[in-house]
Amino acid sequence: GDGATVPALVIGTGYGGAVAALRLAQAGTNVEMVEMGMSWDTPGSDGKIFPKVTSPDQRAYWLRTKSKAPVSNFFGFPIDSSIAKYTGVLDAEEFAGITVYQGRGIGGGSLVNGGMAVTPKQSRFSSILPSVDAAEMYSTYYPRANAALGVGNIDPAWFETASCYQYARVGRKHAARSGFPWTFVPTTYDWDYMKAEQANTVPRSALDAQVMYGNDYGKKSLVKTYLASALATGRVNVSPLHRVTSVAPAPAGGYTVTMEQLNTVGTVVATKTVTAAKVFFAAGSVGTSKLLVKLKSTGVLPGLNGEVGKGWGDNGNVMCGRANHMWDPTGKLQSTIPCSGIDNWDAGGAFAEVAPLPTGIETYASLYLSITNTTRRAEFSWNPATQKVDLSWQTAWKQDSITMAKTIFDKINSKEGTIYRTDLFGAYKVWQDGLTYHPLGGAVINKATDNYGRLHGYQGLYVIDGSLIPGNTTVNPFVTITALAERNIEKIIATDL
Ligand code: FAE
Repeated sequence: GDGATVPALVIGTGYGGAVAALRLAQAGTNVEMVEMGMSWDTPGSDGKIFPKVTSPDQRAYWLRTKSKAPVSNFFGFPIDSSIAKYTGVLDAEEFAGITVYQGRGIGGGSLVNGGMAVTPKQSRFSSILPSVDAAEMYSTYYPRANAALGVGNIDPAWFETASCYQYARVGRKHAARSGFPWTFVPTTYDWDYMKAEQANTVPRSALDAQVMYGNDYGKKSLVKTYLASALATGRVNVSPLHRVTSVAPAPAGGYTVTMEQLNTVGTVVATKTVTAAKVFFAAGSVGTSKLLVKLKSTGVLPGLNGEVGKGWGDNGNVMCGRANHMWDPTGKLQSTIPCSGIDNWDAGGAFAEVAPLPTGIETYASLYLSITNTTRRAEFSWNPATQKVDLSWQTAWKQDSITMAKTIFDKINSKEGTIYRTDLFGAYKVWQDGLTYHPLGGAVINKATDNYGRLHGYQGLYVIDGSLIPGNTTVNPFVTITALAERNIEKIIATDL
């Protein structure tokens, strides 16, 4: 509560925050977690906690009055609709050159993500985190993270028969005919539940168009894994609808953390302070970077070094759709959880997930989210005129990613005699080049922090989320964020407590 003193405070309840809270609590430390979003535990009048991607309502978006869907158009027509302003689960945060999608609520990105739980190839790890011992990551911390996240593989025999993965089988066929390596990817979805959804013996979630505005049943979000274990220790308290605005050195040692309590339309209803001996920044790449850049630039934490705010990347995200022939339907029932990808990283710099388009009707479309090896990096900076943090990303930089994604899809189109869809992201627009789901960097490890996430300049301040990773993970990022957090918190507990 207001005015309290706590040994450890964690800002944010996504992957990094959940790992920190669990491991600190297991080591005997009481942990206060502060989360700006809601606790998603109560069904609405429709009996569901979350809306479908096909019918967003107020629960879908963080404080917007109109939806902002990544697939914004259908047959060229805009599909976004008016919604009531509410502290919804998905934030489409707009910077000058890019919209950054992020989860809001207890569980962070695990509430809204596609559950693709991919460990990068070890041969590529040194390009991701050059200062981190790869052997240790692959022998200890990736396995630890995968086990605690409940990562599992699809039953390959069932995959061949399930109508909800026809789109993925079409994706595999096209990849194979063009000579590209195709691979299953593990996920955090409960695969037995998925089978039961297909058999229609349980309430559907992945098979009922639930994903980026939340999933009611089968996905093992952090609420069911790390956060459940953390709460079970009895040493962790979580405060939802509290947004941290400042972390300042306290006169008697430790840090004064200031937070605003919000109501569900985003109005500040109270301001509180807590004193914490140790503060863990786990507000996500954007949230942590914005806080640190503001605190450094406004003289609250002037001793942070010049690396703060730098090294930000979009994981090379770019989306496209292909129009299949009428004899190649992708299916009207599509699981929202992708289970496969096309790996052309070494040859062309792109790893493409075969994504669903869960409209409920046959679209003859194949949708792909590519992760690409772009070297573009942006910087966060404080804007005194607007009193906000800007990001220097430019939309034109996505051309590098498009070029890499085209190494896959130009070839498939020419082999199949097909074309790109031009109606999904605006009229006559082939590429969705205006967004990322995978913000990374802004407080890069071994630069803004030491090699374990301790912020330079201030003892007791740590970064433990995606902002440590310099812009790219070669695959979907949350397993790497989790594994790095496991590595760093183990060291911090052993040496700093
Ligand atoms: P994150 O999970 O974003 O948690 C940060 C938390 O801090 C959030 O709950 C915020 O609300 C909270 N917060 C922020 N600022 C404040 C503040 N000032 N005060 C209090 N709380 C604050 O961070 N990744 C994959 O690996 N596989 C996928 O299939 C996948 N699909 C995705 C689909 C979508 C639609 C989206 C948006 C993301 C997807 N991701 C996926 C990305 C993944 O969810 C993301 O990398 C991680 O969630 C980032 O983890 P962090 O711990 O860095």
